[in-house]
Amino acid sequence: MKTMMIILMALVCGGVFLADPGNVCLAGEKVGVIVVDMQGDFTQWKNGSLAVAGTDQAFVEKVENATKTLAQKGLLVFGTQDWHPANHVSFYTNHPGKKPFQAIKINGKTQVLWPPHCIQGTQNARVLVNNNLFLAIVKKGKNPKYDSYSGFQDDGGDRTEMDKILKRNGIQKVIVYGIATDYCVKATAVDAANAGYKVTVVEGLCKGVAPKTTEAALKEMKEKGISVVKELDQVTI
Ligand code: VGL
Ligand code: ZN
Repeated sequence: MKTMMIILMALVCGGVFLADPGNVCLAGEKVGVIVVDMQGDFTQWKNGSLAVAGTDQAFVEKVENATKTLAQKGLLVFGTQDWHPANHVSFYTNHPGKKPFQAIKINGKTQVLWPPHCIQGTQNARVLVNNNLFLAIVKKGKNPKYDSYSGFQDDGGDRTEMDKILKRNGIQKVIVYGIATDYCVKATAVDAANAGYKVTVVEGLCKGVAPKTTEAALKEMKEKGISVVKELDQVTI
């Protein structure tokens, strides 16, 4: 029976199921993982400047262990990394008289103003999950003029390498989790769905900036056809 299953998998996956550990493919789809913005500045563990509630060391370890498990199963793991210049438009300090977490309009678009965070090359811009687990970590938010919650593109419409890299690796379905549910996880998951990937978000491996926006984000993702599951063991790949 087991041999039969393996032969069947090999057939639906084009014969690569056993040969290449980078091709975990069930029901004919190749699955990748996108770990979003697991960086010091978003965590309480590292006293981050934009620390999200619930991001203690135990949470980061939970995310790291889940990522290790998925990598060991042969899934390809990708990451995103918020990577801002010091003069970034999203920092309240670059808008005299404005306060952190205040929303303003810039060119007709709502911009939430954040404490300076994830400044290129600073300690707390590091990705906390073991960097060796990633096939690639895509940096975003490098343009001082535009924010970039999504790992796929910034608010100015400039695309990152994410879609190209996923396509290069034949990925058709992605498992997405990280920080923050209501901003970068949501934007990355929605853009992945819009780009044609099947998307699963693991809620228990995410933390949100605020309860209201987090609930709204989970609802919006579900409405857009994204599968939201509580924990990794509920993911069917
Ligand atoms: C994020 C706010 C500002 C995030 C990034 O990773 O969700 N949030 N920059
Ligand atoms: Zn940012």
